[in-house]
Amino acid sequence: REVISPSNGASASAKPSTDPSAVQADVLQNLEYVVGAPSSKIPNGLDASSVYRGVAASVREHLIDAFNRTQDYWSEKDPKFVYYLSAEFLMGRSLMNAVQNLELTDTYSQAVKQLGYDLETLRDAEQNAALGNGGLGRLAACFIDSMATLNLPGWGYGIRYKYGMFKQAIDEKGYQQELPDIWLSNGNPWEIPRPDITFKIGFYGSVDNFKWSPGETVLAKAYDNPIPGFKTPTVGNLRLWEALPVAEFDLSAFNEGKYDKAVEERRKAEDISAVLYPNDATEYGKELRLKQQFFFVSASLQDAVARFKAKHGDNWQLLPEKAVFQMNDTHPTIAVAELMRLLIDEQSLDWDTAWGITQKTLAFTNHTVMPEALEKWPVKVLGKLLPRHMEIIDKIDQIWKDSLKEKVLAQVEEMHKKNPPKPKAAKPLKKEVPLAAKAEAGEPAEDEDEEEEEEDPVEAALNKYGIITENPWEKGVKLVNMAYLAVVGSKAVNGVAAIHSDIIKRTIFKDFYELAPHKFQNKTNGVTPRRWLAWCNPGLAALITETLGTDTWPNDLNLLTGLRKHADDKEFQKKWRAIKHENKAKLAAKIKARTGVDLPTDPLYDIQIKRIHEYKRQYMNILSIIYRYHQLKTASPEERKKFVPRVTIFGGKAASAYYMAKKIVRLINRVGMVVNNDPDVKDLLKVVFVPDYNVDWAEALIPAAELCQQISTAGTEASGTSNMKFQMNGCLIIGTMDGANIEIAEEVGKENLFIFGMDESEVPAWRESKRAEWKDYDPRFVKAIEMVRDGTFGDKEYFQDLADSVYDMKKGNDWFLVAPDFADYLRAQEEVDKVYLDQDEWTRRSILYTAGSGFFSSDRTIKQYADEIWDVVPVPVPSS
Ligand code: GL7
Repeated sequence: REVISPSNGASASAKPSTDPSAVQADVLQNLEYVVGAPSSKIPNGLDASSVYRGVAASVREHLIDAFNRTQDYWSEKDPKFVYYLSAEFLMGRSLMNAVQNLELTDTYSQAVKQLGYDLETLRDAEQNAALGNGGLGRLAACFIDSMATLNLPGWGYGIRYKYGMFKQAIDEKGYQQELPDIWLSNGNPWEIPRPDITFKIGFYGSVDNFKWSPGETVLAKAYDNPIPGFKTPTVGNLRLWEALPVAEFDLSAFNEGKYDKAVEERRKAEDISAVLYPNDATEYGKELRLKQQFFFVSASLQDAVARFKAKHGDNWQLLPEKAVFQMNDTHPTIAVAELMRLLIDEQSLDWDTAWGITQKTLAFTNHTVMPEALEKWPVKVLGKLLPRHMEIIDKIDQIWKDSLKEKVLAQVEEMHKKNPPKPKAAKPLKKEVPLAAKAEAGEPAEDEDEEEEEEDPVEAALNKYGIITENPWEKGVKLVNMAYLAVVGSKAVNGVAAIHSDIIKRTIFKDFYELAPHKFQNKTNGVTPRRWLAWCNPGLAALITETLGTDTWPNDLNLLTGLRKHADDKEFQKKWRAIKHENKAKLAAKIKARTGVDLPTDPLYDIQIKRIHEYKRQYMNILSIIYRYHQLKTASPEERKKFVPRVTIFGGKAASAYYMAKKIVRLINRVGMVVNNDPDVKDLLKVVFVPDYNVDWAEALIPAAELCQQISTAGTEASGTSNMKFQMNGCLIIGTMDGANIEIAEEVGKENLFIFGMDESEVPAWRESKRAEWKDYDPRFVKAIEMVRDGTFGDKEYFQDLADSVYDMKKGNDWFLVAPDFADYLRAQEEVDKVYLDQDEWTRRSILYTAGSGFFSSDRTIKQYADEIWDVVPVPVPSS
């Protein structure tokens, strides 16, 4: 791999000092001049939030210094850049990550200590940047961390939402409440507003002879967020866009007393970047969402194209050698049409040239096979909002289908040879995986007139490849399949774990895979070992450094294999356990402070944290706990002594409109209320739901976890990334052969995980045939369901349909196999208890997990993207 090496020509100004007393003076100065604190109150009369802002302003100087050096250097060297387009970046807090990555933790700790504060208290004063829903958004955050660490020229591009992921509160009855996340209320010291970097973004209007006259225009204003690498002077960039009106204010309307009208344009524009859609793996299909998507994609492409043009003029053939745009899921895939529009309409390229360039410049990652998350926009909606883009998509679709005609014709002839045609053509493909909710609403209407229609077999065969297709649920309504648009418009398409990349080739993209197998790749996800091991688990990090005799492992995570030889060492095991215990105690204190629940620290800490979803099966977990509770209640005092005490912790948000998920949240909370207050149970079982699960909670929960639940129905979780974070922190997994669990099992040894349940290959058969006659309920499952129904946890009526959804095949269809997997799940749970009694064996496995986690560093993932898709090479910035 070529590495572009530093030249001597880089100029530099003086760096901010890293001497603790100079840093202290700098913090004081920032408290006075940035925060505006009166000198009479500095340093001891201030609240933590103010001090935090002063410290952040000081750290920001270091960031900006290195940021400017990096960006200047890259601009001068003009290497190929990767632009990571993502509607979500779930960054979490920045202070500790910044000082750690800049290796200034001791310096700042000392400096603030001398001022009478401690860094940990200040850390908690920071608001969370929750501009993402879950795994997909956090993955984007890990990726830009790795890009900076690996010195890869690249930026993230996204939306600066005014309100991030909603805050979740649990009321006294156990219901989820959603509150707005006003994360910018104290300002955001980590961003650099760029009032000079704006682009106009058009919507609506009309097209006349290929010329688009938008009916509405807003401005996109840039905010840069420096992203520090670790052990490198490179600081990358996350550029987020805010939507603003073109005209600030309608003064004449104001003067006429029309105050609402005076600010109407502002409000309409600001709505675009106002809220993150709080849906995880489901799609609401709202016009505003498409508006958001186009808004950030257009701004980002215009920005990158303008930079290219400033350097290379009209040499557009060079664009694919200078830029690659990675589309993170379907959300940014309107980029295919927008890049075409920019090249054709704004830069006067002909269609073929523009198409050739587009196909070499874009790449696409798929993150889910949930059909409801694969965005499909009604032609009517897209055509109204983006009429020129609709025209372009139409033409792409036409040309694409034309290019396939010969092939399809041959296929049809071949088929006819084998199977002489029946009088009627095949019906259009049915939706493969009906959503539980949609299935309840009935299968798509079989059109009775259909029998009458003569369908051209070639047309029908071509239709399956169509970017524009008919909605199977609504006759006559045409949809743009954004994933197909992305596949056709990209040079590479990847899934996010081996099994998932394989599944997409067999299912949702089967036909496309057969046509262009070379496009399809796998890039197994990873997570940054800095935030998710080194910074969140300092105790374990110190032990690892001491044991390996080097502190370079966070940037070279395969070094962790060196822990393997200590796995059986009893002394080492003891140290390992002591750290886990300390983390459990810290977590228990945090939970006590937030929820009032007292937790013992000796039991097994069993944790499931992720968005609440039927496919992730938090429901199955709580049913198993209900059964455990039943066992405890009916056990004799002697039998009770044999129980392995457990603390089970849940965390996660339910999408606001997801009916069943909200019921699951309530059930978990109700079970907790009953179990935690039952004097028979004492410390043998605790059930806690941590409210408002987010990145910070994860940073406290993961280091303390001993067992994590990765129990999705096989074939549904594309990868999972918390599984990797838990693994790094020595937490054992109970899970299915799904997503990245499979690769974790390969690294750690399958026998060291608690694997249960059906395989992906067995699931379809169960759904299609066995489900209908399924009677084989395990009596323990029946008991648990009964307890949900009979009011043991209150709210009898409320929980009936939740019980039905997995039990009564007429009312629910148990699409995610809670009933058939339950018995094997309990078997695996028993195995967990058994192994936990043997603490040496448990610890041995725990060590092996961490030792085998090197593969799951996002550095590895990003290196693969860079080598195998992006063709981007490291450009290390000279340290001045
Ligand atoms: C997700 C997948 O569900 C998850 O399994 C995967 O780890 C993540 C990152 O690739 O992407 N897809 C998706 O739509 N969301 C995810 O978290 C919201």
